[in-house]
Parts: sequence; C-alpha cells; structure tokens
Amino acid sequence: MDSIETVSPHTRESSSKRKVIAIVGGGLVGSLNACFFAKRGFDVAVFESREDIRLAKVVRGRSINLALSHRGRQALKHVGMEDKIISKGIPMHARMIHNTNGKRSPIPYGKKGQYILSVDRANLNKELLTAADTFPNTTLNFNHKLHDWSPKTGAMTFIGPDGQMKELQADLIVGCDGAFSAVRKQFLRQSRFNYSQTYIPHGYMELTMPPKDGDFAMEPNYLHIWPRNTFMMIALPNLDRTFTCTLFMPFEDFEKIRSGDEVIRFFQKYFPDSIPLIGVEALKQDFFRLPAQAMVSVKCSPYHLFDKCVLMGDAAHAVVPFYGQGMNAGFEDCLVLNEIMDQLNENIAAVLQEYTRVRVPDDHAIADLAMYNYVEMRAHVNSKYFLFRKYLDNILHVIMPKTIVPLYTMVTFTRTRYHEAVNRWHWQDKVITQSLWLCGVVSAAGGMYVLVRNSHKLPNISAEHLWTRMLALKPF
Ligand code: FAD
Ligand code: EGO
Repeated sequence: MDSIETVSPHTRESSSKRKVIAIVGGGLVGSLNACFFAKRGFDVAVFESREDIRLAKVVRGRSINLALSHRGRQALKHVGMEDKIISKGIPMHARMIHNTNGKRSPIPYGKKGQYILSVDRANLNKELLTAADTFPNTTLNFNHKLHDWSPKTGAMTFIGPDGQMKELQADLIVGCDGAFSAVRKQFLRQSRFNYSQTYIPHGYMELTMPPKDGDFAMEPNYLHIWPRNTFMMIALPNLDRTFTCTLFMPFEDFEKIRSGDEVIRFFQKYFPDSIPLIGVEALKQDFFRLPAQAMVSVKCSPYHLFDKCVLMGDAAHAVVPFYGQGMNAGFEDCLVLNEIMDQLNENIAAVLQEYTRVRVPDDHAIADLAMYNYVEMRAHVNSKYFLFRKYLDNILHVIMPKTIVPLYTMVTFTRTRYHEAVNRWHWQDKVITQSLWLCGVVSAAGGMYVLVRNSHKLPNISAEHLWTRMLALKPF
C-alpha cells in the first residue's frame, strides 16, 4: 500500500485543520465517547466490527439489561442523553432479598431519590449510536474490525465489510473495543506496561421470567437478589414486563447439571420460589439454550501510548459484574477525559498523560471492589447475612449521616472518586471498630465502678469459694 487514507467525514481541505479521532468499538462506551469528542468539534470516525445493531434483526451478545447509576447518568447528562435513557429505564428503589422459603424482604438503597435504573443494553447502544450519528462531524463505520495498528505511525489496519484489509490513519486512536481489546495488543508489546487478567471460576447464565397474567411476575421496582453463597441469582425488570434473571455459579456446578430434571432439582433446592415464575418447561429449555458465559477481570496501566492512543471502558478495565459498575465506570471514563480536555486546552499529549495519572487509581479501585464483592458474597452472603449487613449499614448512616456513608452508596449514588470511596470505607471501619471497643471499655469500667462502690453490700465470699462455686456451674 503506497498511500494511507485519512479517515474523515469531511473533504480533505477541512480535515486538514481539525484533528481526526478514531474510536475503535461502537459498544456502550465507544458510542458515548463519540458524542463527547464530536461535541468538542473533532472529526470523529467510529469503527465497529459488528453490523449496525439498529438494523440487525437479532442482537446477540452479553447481558440483556444493566443497572445504570449516578456516574453513568452524569456522563449521559453531559451529552444531553440522560432524560431519553431514563425515560426507558425502570427505577429500582430497593433490593428484594429472596430466602430459600420464598420469603421476600425489601431493603431500600437509601433516601427517597436514590435508586438505580434497569436499562436495556441494546436500546441504550442504539440510542447512543443514533446520538453520535446526528453530529455532522461524525461517521459510523460498521463491519470494520481492527486487525492491528502501528504505534510508530498510528496507522490502523481494518478488515472491512468485503473482507478486504484497509489501512487508515487518525491523529488519536481511542480503544473502546471491550475486554478483549485489539487496540490493547500493541500496549502489551511495550516496556513498562502493566497487565493482569483473571478469569473467575464462576460463569453466568441468563434466564427469562415471563409476565404473569399480563403483568410483572414479581414487584417491578426492585433489584431481586437470591443470595446463596456460591450460587447467586439476580433479576432486573424489562419494559416488556419480563425479568431477566442472571444465575451465577461455578462452571463445575454448571457442568454437573445435564438434564431438565436436574435443572428443576437444583432450582428446587436453591431458588424454589422462582420455578413457577419462570415456568418448569421454560426453565428446562432456557437452561440449555446457551452455555454459561465466562467473566474476566482485567487491570492495566498506563492507559495511553504517547499522544497516539488511549484505552477506555472495558478495554482498559474489565471488572467482574458483582458491583453493577462496569458500564458506569466506562461512562465516567469519558466524563473524566472530557474534564481534563477542558483543563488542558485539548493538548492531547498532556491530556493523555494526566488521564492515566488520574484515572488508573480509580479504575483499579473499582476492579478490586467488584472482585472483593464476588469473594465476599460467595464466601458468606446468604439472605440472612445480606439483610443484616444492609440493615446495619442503613442504621449507622441514620445515626451518623455525615460520618458513616455505606460503601455501596458512595460507589453507586455519588461521584466520590472510587479510590477515595475505598479509603473512606477503611477509615469508617476503623471508626466503627474503635467505637465498639470504646463502648466495651466504658461499660466494663462502669460495671467495675458500680461493683467497687457497692462492694460493702456484697456478701463476703473468699476467692477460693467463688472458684469452687464457678466450677460447679454447668455450662448447659
Ligand atoms: P463492550 O460493550 O464490550 O463494547 C465493545 C465493542 O467493541 C463491541 O461493540 C465490539 O463488537 C467492538 N469490538 C471488539 N473488538 C473490535 C475490533 N477489533 N474492531 C472493532 N470493534 C471491535 N455494568 C454496569 O454498569 N451495570 C450492570 O448492571 C452490569 N451488568 C453486567 C452483567 C454482566 C453479566 C456482564 C458480563 C457485564 C455487566 N456490566 C454491567 C458491565 C458492562 O457490560 C460493561 O462494562 C460494558 O459493556 C463496557 O462497555 P464497552 O463499550 O467498554 O465494551
Ligand atoms: C454483604 C451484603 C456484602 C450484581 C451484600 C456485600 C451488588 C452487590 C451481581 C447484585 C447490589 C447492581 C449485583 C448490592 C453485598 C447490580 C449489587 C450488593 C448481585 C450480584 C448488582 C446491594 C447489578 C453486596 N448492584 N448490584 O447492596 O444491593 O451488595 F447480587 Cl450476584
């Protein structure tokens, strides 16, 4: 190839002035990011390996719905998309904990206005693509799969719609191509690039709970959770009055369930109340429709390579889904980069360096928190413990609203930097433990004082006598 085409939605004359941003990946983060860059006036070209999901008949892919919370909403708000998305989201004001007897206990997320939203992934992606498409300085290129790129020249090679390779050039490459990022491959070849990837032993499977008599089969405005230590199930409501249930379980347990009857036996033991709601026959079929899906956690740093490239969203930090923050963190990435663009006057080299400096500690913190939740939940969170912990969280917050803010609240309902939320959580833990110690010491001292003050009234028994009496006591 002798000449490399510059990707620009404009004629060569105008594109020579404006910087060209290539966004690789038109998923949730890529399509939102396109709006952010387009709004700043850059020439934006999005390259997505799949076809246009707005035209596709069946949308295959991961998880049907997601929990959208404050960080994600703030990012959507910045590009004027918040209202449009929340109008099609279903508020979940509380978790609904299901125990093995089928008892349901609601436990609110926080104050009245504090709720998370169940949103449809495909719809969210479609809306964001359409929003990006309305900017005249943006082009969307579907069926373009990034094959490789050169950190030296910044040239990218794509496998185009016709299966032909084509080479394209941009001023900045933004890698939003998900957990198995092709953009990231070039980072792995650099010296001093840190990378870790961990697959957890659990897989997940999605099951649909149809409407009952035309209405939601369970209370719609809740995040339904069946905490059973290593087996966990959640259900989020959809606009069509179905619920999408997600079952999390070790792959080795998935492998043990081979027949429809074994599925029912398993559900009978752990999630009996869900059987009539999903339906025996549907459950038997749904379970074998797709194999269980894997979950991976990816951490890396830095996020940028010179002034040529930056990783964002899952490409930079895939997190396990046990905090409901993956997309929210990815959306916040876009917001943070945008804030830094303002601060540093769009000086790309400086912006990327600052972005890595600011964002790595926060994305690493949420990756750790999500993994911590996974470990904690699988080790000892059953329905009783879940309720106890969240009840305690809420009580302490009511008693000391300024001092104790539950970690889930800081992560989900504020834009407190993730790493600061973790620090604050450790600090609060210390305050709580020390208060408990203090309570103990004060009551022991008080008891002692009362004893001493009243010692003259006590019968005069020798220590030896007391000891014999004590030994004579039966513990039960
Ligand atoms: P992706 O959504 O993976 O998009 C990447 C895009 O890049 C895709 O469209 C892909 O086709 C394209 N692509 C890939 N390779 C190439 C290539 N070589 N060339 C061109 N294009 C390419 N997050 C939440 O906030 N709340 C939740 O409740 C939640 N629940 C989840 C439940 C499950 C079971 C899972 C697995 C995840 C969940 N997440 C949740 C996380 C969320 O799904 C991700 O964080 C989010 O999808 C990341 O968006 P992304 O755009 O970075 O990556
Ligand atoms: C003690 C009790 C320790 C995702 C409870 C930790 C996650 C964890 C996967 C929920 C909510 C959005 C989610 C809570 C805990 C989504 C979430 C939570 C799951 C599973 C999820 C909560 C999609 C953990 N938020 N959460 O506090 O309600 O607490 F159960 Cl398996």
